[in-house]
Amino acid sequence: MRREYVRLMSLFLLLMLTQAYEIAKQSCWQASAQNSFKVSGGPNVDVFTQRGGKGHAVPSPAFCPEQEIILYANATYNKYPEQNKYVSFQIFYPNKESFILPATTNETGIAVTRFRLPSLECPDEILGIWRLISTVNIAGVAANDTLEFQVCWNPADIDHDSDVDLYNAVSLLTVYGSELESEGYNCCCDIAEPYGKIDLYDSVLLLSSFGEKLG
Ligand SMILES: [Ca+2]
Ligand SMILES: [Ca+2]
Repeated sequence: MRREYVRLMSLFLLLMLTQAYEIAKQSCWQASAQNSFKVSGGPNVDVFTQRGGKGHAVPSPAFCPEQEIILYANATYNKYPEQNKYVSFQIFYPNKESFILPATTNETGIAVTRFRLPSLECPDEILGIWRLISTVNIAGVAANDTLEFQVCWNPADIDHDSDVDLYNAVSLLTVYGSELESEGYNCCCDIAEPYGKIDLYDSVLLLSSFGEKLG
């Protein structure tokens, strides 16, 4: 009886150790994957908003008319922050017209600027995909990063067909539980705080707008 107990305990411990090893291996892999982005050498800039978009050409979750957008550009050279660098944020409306916002990097290499989206008076001008290119000259080289974000009348209208219906609910449910950098994460479904994960708050926001239509 005692021998059986010891055998069971040994098996249990072995399973625990195997699992711990797998978790540690996974964390190391994730850390090295994250670092592989951070350690890219030479001149580098990453533009993102207060809602997301970290990484090169990574989109940000959507915004609505009249909301304020805070733009960040992280400028580095061989991983080290580039201070006092002029950064240009060129922002393109869905109709391709553009304007430029300038900013300068601080001691941590980050430049910040902000602007407020117009109201919904002219929907054709502001609803759709906005694009942005951030450029900074580091060591004589123009480094840049791009970012896209949707401007929607209602963030729950995930497919942008002017109503919040079952298709939007299904889209959200298929990626429910996903997080930034995990497989299946879709920033268009990340419609509520906390941004970077698709959870109950996103579902509640969608359900609270269910059935609404534009106009
Ligand atoms: Ca980015
Ligand atoms: Ca969210």
